[in-house]
Amino acid sequence: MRQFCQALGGDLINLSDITFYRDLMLYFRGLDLPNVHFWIGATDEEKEGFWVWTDGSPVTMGTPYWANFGDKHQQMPTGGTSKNCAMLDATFHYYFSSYYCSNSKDVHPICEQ
Ligand SMILES: [Ca+2]
Repeated sequence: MRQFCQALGGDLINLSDITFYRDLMLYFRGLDLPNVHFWIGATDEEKEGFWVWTDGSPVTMGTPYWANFGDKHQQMPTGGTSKNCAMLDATFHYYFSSYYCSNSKDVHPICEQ
């Protein structure tokens, strides 16, 4: 998914700026999107548990970035070494969610220049 953006001369989106993330959410809200998810440029593929953006800067953990889920209010990221990529999960109101790093027709990359 990263290659897709790089082929366009960009990379997967960096949402470390909370104001930018908020603006993107407001934009999504106006689109009336179907139930699709979006790849973002955060991964812990290099070192399990250490999430970084494509520029190598650390991803902030916890609220208000990562999704909560389940009866026990667990917080993403979960999945250990099997889930090393991050997406905006429609199921969780587009909060960050850890996921398998494989192409999926329901997950679309968001690129930035
Ligand atoms: Ca992981």
